[in-house]
Amino acid sequence: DYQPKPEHKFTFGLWTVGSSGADQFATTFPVRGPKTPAELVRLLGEVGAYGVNFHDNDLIPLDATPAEAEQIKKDFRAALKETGLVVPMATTNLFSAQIFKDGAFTSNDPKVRAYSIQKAMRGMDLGAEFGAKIYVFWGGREGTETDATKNPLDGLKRFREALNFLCEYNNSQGYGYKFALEAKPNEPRGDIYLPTTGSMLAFIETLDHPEMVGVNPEFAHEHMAGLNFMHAVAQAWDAGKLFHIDLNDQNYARFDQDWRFGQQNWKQAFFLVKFLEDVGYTGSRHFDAHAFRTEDYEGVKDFARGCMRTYLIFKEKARQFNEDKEIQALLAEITPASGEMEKFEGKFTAEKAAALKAFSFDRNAIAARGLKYEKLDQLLTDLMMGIR
Ligand code: GLT
Ligand code: MN
Ligand code: MN
Ligand code: MN
Repeated sequence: DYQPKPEHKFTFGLWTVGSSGADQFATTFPVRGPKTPAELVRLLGEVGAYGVNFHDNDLIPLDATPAEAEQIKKDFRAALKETGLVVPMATTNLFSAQIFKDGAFTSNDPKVRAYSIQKAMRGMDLGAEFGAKIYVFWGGREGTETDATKNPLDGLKRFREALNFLCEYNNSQGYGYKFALEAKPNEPRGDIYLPTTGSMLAFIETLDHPEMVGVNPEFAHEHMAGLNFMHAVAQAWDAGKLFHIDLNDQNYARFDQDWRFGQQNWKQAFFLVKFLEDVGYTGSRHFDAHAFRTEDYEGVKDFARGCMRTYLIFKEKARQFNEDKEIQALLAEITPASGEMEKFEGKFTAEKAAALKAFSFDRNAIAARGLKYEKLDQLLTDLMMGIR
């Protein structure tokens, strides 16, 4: 019936359903009036989401007084209680305010760098108040327009130092956060450091507490870089680093579109859902997307319901794929058992290497075998199109 349930772990950010519909060409002409965090929680409750995530300033505006902050938190908490929504993830806005015009942790200005770490610590405090266990770092402005201004080695060093500091802060407070680093190749900066999930995975191993840090791959961001999102997610999973995921959609090589999940690239979305379900990923399915500028708040609900519904449709299709006799028979055929190659497989031994070097392969006979990938892929197409 494709109805979202809490066990599906569908979450949205306050900034996603709360998007005003403004864009680069209409920054001062929002099409949707603001809603309070508490109102957005109720909207998410109505459409059946499991959780809500926030940046520090999605919840508490940058210039709120302490009294205003208390009131907002009280209302937000009441809405969470009323709807049963949870807050699995929190993050810091280190990209909107003017002070971040040259980055945050990697800015050339030491005051900006220190302010950014202060803001992240306060953001962690806020997230912890609402029970968040994942803390995302998206370095939106950590980069350059011209490399005349900054050496990327300094950028990496500063980013590493900031994360090491915040890992220790996490420990010192006993928050138990897992950090999730989110890559994006560009926009708003000309180039953003650590542009892909793969870059992030390598960088994590250079930190003082690599076990505390994983990734938050975003569908749209890997596609902006022209990459296969599911492959990036698989690598993160393989490394034990898939702590969170940002689901949305994006045409390749365009600006950051943040569309409804599954809106455009059905097949990539299908393989992604199939991957997450097959491996048994238990984290949030977070939709980092927003409704078209054409929509009012009814349209925002259509958007949010659509993200979850499409996920569940693909989940069902993945189940059908796994149970389809013809498809599974083909898969078995194209991945033959090891047979006489078994003796060459696995760990290196000198005898194995010598035997393999001496073995005679019939290269042409092996190459002559058709693999039936066309047939398999068309079966998948039929299945996805609902005629199977
Ligand atoms: C912003 C960005 C997203 C990040 C969010 C977390 S903020 O909307 O476009 O990709 O995930 O900072
Ligand atoms: Mn995005
Ligand atoms: Mn975005
Ligand atoms: Mn994102």
